[in-house]
Amino acid sequence: MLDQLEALRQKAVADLEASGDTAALNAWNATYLGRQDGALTAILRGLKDVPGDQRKIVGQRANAIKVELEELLAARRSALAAGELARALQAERIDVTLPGRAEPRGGLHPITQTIRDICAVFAEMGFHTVEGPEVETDYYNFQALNIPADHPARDMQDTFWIVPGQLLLRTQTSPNQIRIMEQTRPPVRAVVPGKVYRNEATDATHEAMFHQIEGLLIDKTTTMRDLRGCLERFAHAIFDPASKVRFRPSYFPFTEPSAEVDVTCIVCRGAGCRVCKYSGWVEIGGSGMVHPQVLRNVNYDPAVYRGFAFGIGVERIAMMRYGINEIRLFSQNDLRFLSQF
Ligand code: 2NM
Repeated sequence: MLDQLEALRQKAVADLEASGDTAALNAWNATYLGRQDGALTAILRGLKDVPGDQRKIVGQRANAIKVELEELLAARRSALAAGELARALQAERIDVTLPGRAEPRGGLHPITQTIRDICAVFAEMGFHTVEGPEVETDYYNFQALNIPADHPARDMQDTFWIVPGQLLLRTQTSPNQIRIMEQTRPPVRAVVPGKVYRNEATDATHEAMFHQIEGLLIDKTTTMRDLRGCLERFAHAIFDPASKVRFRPSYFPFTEPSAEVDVTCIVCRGAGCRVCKYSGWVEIGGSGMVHPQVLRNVNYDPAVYRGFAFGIGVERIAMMRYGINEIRLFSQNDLRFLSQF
């Protein structure tokens, strides 16, 4: 009887070790310790048929094995649970010592950077930065600026009309300066950056959309020397403290007198190179004293007020600053180009 008990115990211990999950443990419990058909339960139940002298010994041993198996089962259950937990933790393991993944950071477009830099220089001289609509009326884009009906700038070829003769994509940012003068009394100091549109053929230095910054200063004693001083300050800050500014007589319907503005070439510093076509000078825009008719159009008295205005091409300046020889790169959105700035 005792031998039978020992054999049962050994088999139970071996079976328990082989039970790898909760279902197997439950089955094992039913097989050995189950109240109905458990093998050990059966032996305990059969004790009454065991001869009196052996009954006590067998009974004690059977009870001891029962307690032992119950303890072993409990230990096995918690070992399995701990193993499952450990596996779960292992599966969710992350290495917190790894360096973080950097978010790719955006940057400002080189044209935006150039516009902000230029506006900052003029801000130091007291100019506000103002923006306005890209869709304009014929009045603000042409008439108010003293551009007569037969002026070449009105040519259907150069203007993107939205409603022919009435609504258009602005060909310059000056319409906004008319709006500023309409809304404020002198003195006025403002720069207007933004997109302008010309219906022209595209090549390495021309695009149908480009950016301008126009400047306007209206006061009582303003002269062309003030204009020149502001443009020199701008050239020294944006290009080179040794830059020189040159005026060439020109014509614009909205200024009188008018002048083209050249700066010394920053590539060769005036010595002559391919960029400046061996002249030492590069044209950056136009300028002049605001035409008396433009002043009258906004109800400023030309006998009291005078001022200067200028228009600068932003792409050309960005191309000179960064050494770019193809204007179309600015609008192609190629990250290989844009991420260099
Ligand atoms: C230029 C050249 C010269 C200009 C004139 C005005 C205004 F509104 F005052 F009449 N704004 N901008 C101007 C003058 C623009 O761009 C080549």
